[in-house]
Amino acid sequence: MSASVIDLLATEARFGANNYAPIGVVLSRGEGVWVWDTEGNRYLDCLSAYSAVSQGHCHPKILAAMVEQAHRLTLTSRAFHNDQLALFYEEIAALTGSHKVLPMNSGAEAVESAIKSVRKWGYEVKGVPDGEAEIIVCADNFHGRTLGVVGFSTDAETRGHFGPFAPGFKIIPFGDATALEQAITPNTVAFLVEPIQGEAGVIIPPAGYFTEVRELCTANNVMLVLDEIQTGLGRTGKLLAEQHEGIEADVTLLGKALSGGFYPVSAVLSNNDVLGTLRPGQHGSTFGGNPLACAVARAAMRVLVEEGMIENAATQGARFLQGLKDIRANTIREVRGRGLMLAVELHPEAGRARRYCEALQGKGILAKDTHEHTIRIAPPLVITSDQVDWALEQFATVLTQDFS
Ligand code: IF1
Repeated sequence: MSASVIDLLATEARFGANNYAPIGVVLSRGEGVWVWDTEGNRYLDCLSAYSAVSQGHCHPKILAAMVEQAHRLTLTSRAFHNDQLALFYEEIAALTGSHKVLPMNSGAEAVESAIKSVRKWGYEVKGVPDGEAEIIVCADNFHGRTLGVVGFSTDAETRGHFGPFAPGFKIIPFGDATALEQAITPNTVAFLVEPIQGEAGVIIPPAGYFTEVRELCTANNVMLVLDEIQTGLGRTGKLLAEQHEGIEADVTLLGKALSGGFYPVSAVLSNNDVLGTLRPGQHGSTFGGNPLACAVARAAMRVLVEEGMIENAATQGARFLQGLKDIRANTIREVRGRGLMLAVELHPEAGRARRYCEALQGKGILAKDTHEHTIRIAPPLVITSDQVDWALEQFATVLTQDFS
């Protein structure tokens, strides 16, 4: 490791809050599926910044849109109109079939904004007594790191010593429609859920689950809020993961790849009057809906569709999934995935997934572990068959090693 890299790491350790334990690589360049470290070593990125760089690193058309807009106008605040916001609204609404859009910045902000909106809808439209709105969420959820959101996390690491938390949330098991039915009360305003639980380790619900969920929410006038911040925008091989289930959410949350990794851009999308309850002065954000974010997001959505990335995610995801399933290794407990949202769960006795990620780094693959025993795999949606096949060779080599 060169002196300059050692200096960088020492400076990070000296000044930075110690809230991450990164894999030991210092990246300095990215292009498509590839990233390079400061020593010039090349890696295939199998994390895509947790599905924020789905369009590939430094996509030239998104970059060009960002630079062009940055030369003209970056931020006005919403105190004034700008010439990009309406175009962003029109294009994201057309792409997703939505009627109303609330532009925010981080994913967690979109989640918090959705919670505020469905509660407001509950009081002003559904008629829930003020202050008594209930929102149902799932165990092992991940919806962000803000205080309101971690308040309904079931993960000790995510919520420990951050209390006290806001009330009004009920927790049920993921994938169990009966549990949802039993949890709904007249004060339930929404069910907030990931179509596939990402952080939990790419947990895919039983077939038919979301059909039942959709029916239960409709029958009880409960808003179905799908957090597609990680699963959305082509990651699972369709534009939205809900399409695999043949249902439509009432509220859809997008983030991450909405900017192709160039800028924090998120959005709350509503297919009905949930967002219609917001009035001037009742919600907002300094950067939400700024012209630079809108220009970047418009380009990110455009290349996703025009360059066939969604279809490629389906094709290469199926190839990747089958290739992982074909690996004969007693370290593997289960292989899961939909599109290019994949995971390899190891047997506990195989050792910590982190060690396999470190071995993969030595083979030119960057991947990240989750919850001790699972390796998540999420390359950019531009990955080719040859790159999938090469990646599979590295996974096979590492997963057949015995780290005991
Ligand atoms: C970290 C996890 C993934 C998300 C879903 C909302 C958000 C996220 C389904 C919030 C964000 C990120 C957060 C990041 C790592 C990553 C992550 F490991 F934390 F859980 F992807 F699984 N809904 N996920 O996945 O979006 O506010 O971050 O823009 O906190 O380390 P954000």
